[in-house]
Amino acid sequence: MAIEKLIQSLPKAELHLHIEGSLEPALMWQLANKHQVVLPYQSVAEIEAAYQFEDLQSFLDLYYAGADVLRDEDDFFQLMWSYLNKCRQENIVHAEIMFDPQTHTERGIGFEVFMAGFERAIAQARQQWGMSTLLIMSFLRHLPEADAFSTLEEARPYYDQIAAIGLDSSELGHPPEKFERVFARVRELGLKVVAHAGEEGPADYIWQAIKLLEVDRIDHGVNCQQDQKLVEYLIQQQLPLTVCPLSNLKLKVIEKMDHHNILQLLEAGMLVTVNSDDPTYFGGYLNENYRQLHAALGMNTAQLKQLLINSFKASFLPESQKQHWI
Ligand code: ES4
Ligand code: ZN
Repeated sequence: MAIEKLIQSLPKAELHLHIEGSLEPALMWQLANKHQVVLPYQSVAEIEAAYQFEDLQSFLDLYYAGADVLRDEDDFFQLMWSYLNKCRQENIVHAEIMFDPQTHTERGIGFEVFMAGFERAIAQARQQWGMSTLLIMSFLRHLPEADAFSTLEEARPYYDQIAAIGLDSSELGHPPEKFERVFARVRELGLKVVAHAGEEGPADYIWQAIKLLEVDRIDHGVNCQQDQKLVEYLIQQQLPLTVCPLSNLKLKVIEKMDHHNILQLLEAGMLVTVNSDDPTYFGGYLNENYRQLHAALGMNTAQLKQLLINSFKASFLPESQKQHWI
């Protein structure tokens, strides 16, 4: 079978997806009209045309502005429902979905609003087609650690709906060590830990995430090759990386897709996975990431199958459920 067909038809897990980064321009436009939010765009086409980024920060500025149209429970339901339907179309059978509570609580929108919308969509997808999901709550690292502590406290009624806690937003200048204390508390609560590291930041930030936060996975991590000892450690420990090729291209972490190092890392024996990050902003959902790895890097069928196995292996599913898909 041609590789394009395998990409579409084989079951996949997605482990690095920001739900706010799956907001389609059409839904953004519709919700802006619903809530009378004034956007700096005159049409859906203008929103799409604005998605040109120079780096992570120029993207984040637009991403937080876009999230401002999300106001009530039904908005968060629609956001989650749209992404879960994409999963169905793309044969993503399991998704570990990040959300940024501080993007909403800072605007006066509480946990009871977004969690209710997310949960309604997740339950409906589970009932209708057996969709499997886990939620990852992420702290915004440009804000102080004290805000992360209060967010963790606000989330208390929802701990049984949260599988892991992550760390995202502006990486440079906000190293993992800034959040060492709050992640110690997260681990005491028995939650898994992930952190964005080595996206724009140096290999040392990946070491900090490992040694100080004791992460179960690294989000991105593509800068690990700056440090050969780190590469060896990641291989030896089989600590997963959730790599996002289209994201790296759009945020100019790499100049061209054929410069991406994901297949080098895979061939070196690292537990790397493919993910879409913020698909509506970066020009493609998960399958488009796999297609571009084939087109630009010549990813072959054996590599594709290994990446798909890795997507389940690196997930937070219980071992018995992982084995079902591998
Ligand atoms: C993000 Cl690509 C990326 N990096 C860091 N934080 C983020 N939040 C949403 N997308
Ligand atoms: Zn991300």
